[in-house]
Amino acid sequence: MGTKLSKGDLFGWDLDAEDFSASKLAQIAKDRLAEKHAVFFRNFPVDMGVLTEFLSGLGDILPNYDSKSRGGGAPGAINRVKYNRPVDRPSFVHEKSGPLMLHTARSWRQPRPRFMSMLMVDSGWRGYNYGMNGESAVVCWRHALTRCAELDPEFLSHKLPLLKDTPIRFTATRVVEDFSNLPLIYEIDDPNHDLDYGVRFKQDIVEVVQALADKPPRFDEYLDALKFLVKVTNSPDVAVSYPMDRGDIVVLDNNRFGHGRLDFIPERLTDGKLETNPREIWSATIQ
Ligand SMILES: O=C(O)CCC(=O)C(=O)O
Ligand SMILES: [Fe+2]
Repeated sequence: MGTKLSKGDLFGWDLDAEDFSASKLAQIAKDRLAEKHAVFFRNFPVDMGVLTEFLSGLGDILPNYDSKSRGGGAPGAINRVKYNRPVDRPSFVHEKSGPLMLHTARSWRQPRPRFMSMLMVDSGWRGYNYGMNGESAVVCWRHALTRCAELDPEFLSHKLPLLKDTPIRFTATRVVEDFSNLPLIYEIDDPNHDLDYGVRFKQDIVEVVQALADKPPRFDEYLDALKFLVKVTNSPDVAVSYPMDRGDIVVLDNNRFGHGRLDFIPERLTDGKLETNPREIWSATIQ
């Protein structure tokens, strides 16, 4: 591939939500999604009602992670991702600090959700070294698979078939949903390229597969192939990262794109007082 990819390569030129009436936004997004399988707007209203209506125009919003637990959080189906200091219970993933490896929304679920969306509500603390400001990361799986094929002459003949032909089943503890038996790399309905596949990854997919009770056949080779794909996916060669400002929103084809984030500082002392990072994202998964 040669040159490093930028946000514009993935999303096209930036769209400004202020250029359109709220009722038009879903149609604009659908047009972009049909063309690019991803869409990015600046200046989207930070408002649960507007966001819910916009996302409902793209499909059904799946219930949020907290709906099956006592965790509290955002009302309705929108998931509130914000650092929460662990005090008397372990933190949920959406409350933790630290980077998130590139992953898929509801990676365990069948049927596969079509889209995932993230709206930056508060970009949190900035001005730290790159990679410490909670920058967002996105990968197009086709790019990752293409790069794997460039780096490893055995990828297409050996590693890809293993990942694409081995059914895998993993679960999630805080949801009641049907679990997928699809391979981690699977065929999609409307491929437009040799390597246009869907991928479903949890952010710790290697550990998830290692912990499976039913190990896939040829487990060592399988794990080797998986580790290679995870490494390439999270390398700056193919993962595109960028800071999001308040009001930036992305909608991704959840088969073709993975999402994650770089690290951020969760807490700091200012004049002897402990402050927590206000970084906050509203995210949702759409069927
Ligand atoms: O904190 C982030 O930027 C990513 C959050 C995320 O992965 C999600 O909401 O699904
Ligand atoms: Fe996520």
